[in-house]
Amino acid sequence: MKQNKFVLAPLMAAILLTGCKQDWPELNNAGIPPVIPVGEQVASFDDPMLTGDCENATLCWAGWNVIQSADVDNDVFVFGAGNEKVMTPAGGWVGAQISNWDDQYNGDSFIQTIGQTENNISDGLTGELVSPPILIQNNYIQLQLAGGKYPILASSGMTGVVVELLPVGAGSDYPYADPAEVIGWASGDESNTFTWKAFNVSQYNDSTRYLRIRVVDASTGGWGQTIVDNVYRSDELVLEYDFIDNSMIGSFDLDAVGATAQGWTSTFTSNVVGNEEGSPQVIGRAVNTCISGACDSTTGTMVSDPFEIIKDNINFATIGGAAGKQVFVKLLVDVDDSGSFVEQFSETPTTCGAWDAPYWVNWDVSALRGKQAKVEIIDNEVAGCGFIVVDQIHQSNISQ
Ligand SMILES: [Ca+2]
Ligand SMILES: [Ca+2]
Ligand SMILES: [Ca+2]
Repeated sequence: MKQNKFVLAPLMAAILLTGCKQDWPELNNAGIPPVIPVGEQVASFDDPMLTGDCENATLCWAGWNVIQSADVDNDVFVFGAGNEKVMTPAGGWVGAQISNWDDQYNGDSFIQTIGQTENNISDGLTGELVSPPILIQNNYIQLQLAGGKYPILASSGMTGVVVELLPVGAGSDYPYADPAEVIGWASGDESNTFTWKAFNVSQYNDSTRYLRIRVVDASTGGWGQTIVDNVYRSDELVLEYDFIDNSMIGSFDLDAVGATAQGWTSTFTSNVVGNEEGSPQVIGRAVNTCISGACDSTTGTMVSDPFEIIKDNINFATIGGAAGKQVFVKLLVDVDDSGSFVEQFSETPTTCGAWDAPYWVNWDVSALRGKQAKVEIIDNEVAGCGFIVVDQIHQSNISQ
């Protein structure tokens, strides 16, 4: 979803407050909203290989560490590549060649995951780069992103960026012990044009919580590449951006393995939260009623605390079940504000296989905005395919 925002008043106010010292490049026309965010640049990826808190990393940039890679020696994350195509020793030409590169904003470098070593010039490299903890003291995290279009949960492997909320009380030391809660994700659009991605973190903006950013390339196919520059935290949005605005109902990522989750009540007696039976490709921890030795016979219900519907969609990932099986995810809504919650949506997954990739379900709840609601996860099935996996239940103005 493209959105435009014109921010003349804050722009002028900022100019008045800061005199000649502006937080963004000088514009030819002061009436034009900024093309980079007003705020603090968290990462430029310029001046490659800066020293920082780079622990146990062959490659890092000021504390951004390659923490997982098939082969770090292959320079999965290329720092300091500028915007030039680079001739490799093998004779090929590789490089991102961003179409809307601007030296004024992008400096001399960015990061990319396009193969650029002697014997490996391809999208085949995979890896993951994680930022140091970033204190949330603004409403938005904004960054420039290009590359492959692979949504999170893609069975072929994701490329893109994931924003994770660290547990309450987590300080600024690196590394953090997992888990963290995935609260936002974005990918490119099979394009070498940078797009601004704006992650709304305002609901966590109390200057005590931290987040981290993962730059992920888990795809070896065409457009299996991620390209990132200019990470900002700010309170003003850029001129044009994609808005990632998730309000989590149940990620289960920060919950201990057990029968229930924080903010939910449960009648399950088995450890359905964080149960990894079948290793479904969920995000962090999930609800999974396929208990080892009792994959179908486990039954129970989990109900979320009431929440207000504040966005147009409720999305979640699920697998399990089969047609006619008594496993459900339901949305119950207090439609007439009477305190009585009535079913509005119900989904029974039909994949059965516990090893399948989850798929996204989208409920359009725009007509129910402002109402109180609960999500219910039900397993009343003891016969074959009688289990359900549910994850990343969230409100968003974007359908998955
Ligand atoms: Ca840069
Ligand atoms: Ca999860
Ligand atoms: Ca069951």
